[in-house]
Amino acid sequence: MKPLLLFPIIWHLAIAANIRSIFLFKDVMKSNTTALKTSGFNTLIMFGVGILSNGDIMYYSNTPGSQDVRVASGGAYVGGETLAQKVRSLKTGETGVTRLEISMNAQNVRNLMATPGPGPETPLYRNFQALKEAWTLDAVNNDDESIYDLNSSVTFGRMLGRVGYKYTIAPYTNAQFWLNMKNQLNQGLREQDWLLDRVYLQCYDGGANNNPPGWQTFLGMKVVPLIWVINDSKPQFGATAAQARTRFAQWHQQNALAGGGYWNDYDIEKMGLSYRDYGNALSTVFP
Ligand SMILES: *[C@@H]1O[C@H](CO)[C@@H](O)[C@H](O)[C@H]1NC(C)=O
Ligand SMILES: *[C@@H]1O[C@H](CO)[C@@H](O)[C@H](O)[C@H]1NC(C)=O
Ligand SMILES: CC(=O)N[C@H]1CO[C@H](CO)[C@@H](O)[C@@H]1O
Repeated sequence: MKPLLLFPIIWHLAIAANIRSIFLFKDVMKSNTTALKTSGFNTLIMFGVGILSNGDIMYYSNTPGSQDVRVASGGAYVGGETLAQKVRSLKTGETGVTRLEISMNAQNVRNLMATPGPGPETPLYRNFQALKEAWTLDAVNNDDESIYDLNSSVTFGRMLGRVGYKYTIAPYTNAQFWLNMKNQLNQGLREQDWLLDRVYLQCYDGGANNNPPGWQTFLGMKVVPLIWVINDSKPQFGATAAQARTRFAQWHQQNALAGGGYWNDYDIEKMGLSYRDYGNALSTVFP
């Protein structure tokens, strides 16, 4: 009988793997993707995706000299093969990355969920389907910091689930909203099947006072605290790799976390910091 038990145990360990993440603020065509793939991160979250009122999907540039790119329209991927190859390369070849997400705000979600709705024939549904395939995406991250419309967010999350995405959130405040969302999206699902399966908690800037163990208790699920790397925009929220490691370790000791992560790669490169050092801080605390 014993061998029969092995499979569920291994599987449980696999789903419980520690998360070592970083948000990609810099245009992936310009960032050092080799370093991003080989510094210990297993999750990359591409920042700056949004949807237009007609359901088209944009990849917004946050990098000097780069332009916004329309990546899906009319149910097709239209972002160009060079970009698609670059994004796909994040999970192929020599890489530690096993999960790729896109991060977006909630602009136009409410209107599009009302009309034409979340059906599989809608432009928005088909655009997300096309983008998922072109970029080999695993999840969509909701970084809503202003709209907080529960009903349309849940409808949208379920739509993405039917496309085949997992859904994640990146709160800095409004914990009750996110709890409601988690409860609705995961209702009736076993933990290993949760649709809303990750919480990246901002612990800098507006979220500087967030306590990850407290959020875990409140939400009833593990979280991944995010720390901002050294930055010349708001230096008071910047942390060296050593400082980040200390903070991750302290929280983790209070109440075991799902992992850790950083905001963001652009600043690592701009400030001449070391991907390796920040990656090692995560690998040490979350092996
Ligand atoms: C990118 O990162 C790799 C690995 O860390 C490094 O060897 C290389 O010099 C970097 N490239 C640039 C252009 O900085
Ligand atoms: C919730 O959203 C769905 C889809 O957009 C809509 O049909 C329904 O009327 C909404 N319910 C409320 C209470 O707003
Ligand atoms: C992610 C982010 O906001 N980075 C900022 C860090 O500081 C520089 C300089 O002020 C800005 O250009 C970046 O946008």
